Amino acid sequence: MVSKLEATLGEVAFVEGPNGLGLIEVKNSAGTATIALQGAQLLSWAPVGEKPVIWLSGKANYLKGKSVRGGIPICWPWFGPHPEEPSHPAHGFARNLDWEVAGTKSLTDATQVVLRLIPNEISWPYPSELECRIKVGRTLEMDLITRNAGLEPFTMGCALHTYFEVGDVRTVEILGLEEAFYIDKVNGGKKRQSGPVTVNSEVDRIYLDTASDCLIRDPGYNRTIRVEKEGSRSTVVWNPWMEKADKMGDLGDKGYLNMLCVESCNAADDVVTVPPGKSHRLSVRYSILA
Ligand code: TA6
Repeated sequence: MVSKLEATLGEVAFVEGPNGLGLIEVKNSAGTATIALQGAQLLSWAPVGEKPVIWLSGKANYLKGKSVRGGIPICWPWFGPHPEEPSHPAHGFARNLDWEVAGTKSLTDATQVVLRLIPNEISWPYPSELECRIKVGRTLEMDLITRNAGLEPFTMGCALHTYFEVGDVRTVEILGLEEAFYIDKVNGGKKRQSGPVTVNSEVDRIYLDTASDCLIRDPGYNRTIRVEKEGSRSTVVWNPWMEKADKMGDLGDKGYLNMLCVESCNAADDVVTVPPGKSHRLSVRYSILA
């Protein structure tokens, strides 16, 4: 009888990645994943027998203090540029810091990895505790739990900035955001979505006040990815398209055709106020529809 620890150890390996980045390799009978200690950033996930569901750039830089292009960067405690201080890192600092592994656990049909961060940044004067729970199996589940450990309320933005791998983004449809209002960061203004979201140029939209699940219909890979979310009132859809991708330099040639960000967030008008001593949980579950 394999002990729980051995079972977990059999499923979890701690390895050194490029430039000495600490990585957690997860492998079980249902799927595989790689998680970077830096930013608690999931870099890859593939259910057994499936193409990768999470996209990771082949030209990614693995640099200390900077999130890797692709995977699921955690944006916290703000989304996008800092509201007042442009010198603060975009999408907050949580994705740039090393998290600690709080534990790993072998579950019936998955492996759970829990990481924690107690931030101590001058840009965020609020005592907080962050926990990220990741369950790797035939589905991928992530919980981002923010606890207000201080004596006053704080207001935060957060996101699981998920890069999905698709066969050809030009043929993909995103269902679930029909009729939602969105901030159009490419063309400006606030608009209302009509029909499925499609991508044939740069798209950078914050869909507001939507708790809807989304379906990413990908004829290129002949599959549909389901995105279920809780504790999130915004969904961001982003593809940099050709010119911006070239300028970014870490998406690879034509990488933009095989990636699409559908991000479960609380951003813009949907930021969240956490009272002292209370917690907020942002949860997502990714699955491939049969
Ligand atoms: O979520 C979309 C977005 O806010 C885009 O505007 C773009 O900046 C993207 O995030 C990537 O940001 P990053 O800082 O990871 O390069």
